[in-house]
Amino acid sequence: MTLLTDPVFTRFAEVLGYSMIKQNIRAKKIIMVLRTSYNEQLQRTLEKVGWQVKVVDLIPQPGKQASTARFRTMFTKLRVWSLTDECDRAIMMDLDTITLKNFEELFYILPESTRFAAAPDNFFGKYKFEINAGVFVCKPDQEEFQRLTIAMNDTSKYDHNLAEQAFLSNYYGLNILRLPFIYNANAAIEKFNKADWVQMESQIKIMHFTVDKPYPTVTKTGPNTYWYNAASEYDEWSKNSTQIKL
Ligand SMILES: [Mn+2]
Repeated sequence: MTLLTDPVFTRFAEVLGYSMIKQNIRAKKIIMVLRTSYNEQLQRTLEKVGWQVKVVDLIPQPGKQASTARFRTMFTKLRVWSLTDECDRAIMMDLDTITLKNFEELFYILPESTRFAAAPDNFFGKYKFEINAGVFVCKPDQEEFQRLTIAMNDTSKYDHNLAEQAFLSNYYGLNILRLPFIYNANAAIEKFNKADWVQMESQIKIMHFTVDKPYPTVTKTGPNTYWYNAASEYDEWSKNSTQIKL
């Protein structure tokens, strides 16, 4: 599952969708699209790479706004908890991720009692206790959705500049099941903790381009090489395919 807030990120959605087809991800792939960004042509583009479009309304950031503008719409991710008709376990991924290996064991290896799982964040080389919300596993549940959308209004409890990520870290606290970094290989690790990156690189399942966004300008160095290669393969694939083969 992912969220598209602005059509400028469509290319990310295409490359992510393609990378999931390539890694044979069989789960339903839902992309929540902000109502204000939705149009039919966008839907067709997204469907070609396997996404099922779900139009959603914005959940505005409560209180003080994050200094990074694109974080302000990210509370909309909480809508994943309301999609109880779609699934009972969801893996939410940012658009600035790609899949390098199949990760679907996450649907069944976590204890049944796990409400929320995510990898720790890395902030300029420091491994944090708080999580990175670029990839998380959760259980859609209407009551939990209500509780989250109420709790988020207590903005004294989390850093508004880190928006939904800081909120979710605080809300789930010690109940978070920490995932290994291979499920959210944060490009900050490559930049600031190179030895750790080298050690895990061949095992990475989901790569997350946190530092240097690979689009529209792609620096073809470091982790971005993976995105660039996936994007080139996708362009080749889309020339030859009108229908996805599952
Ligand atoms: Mn991200």
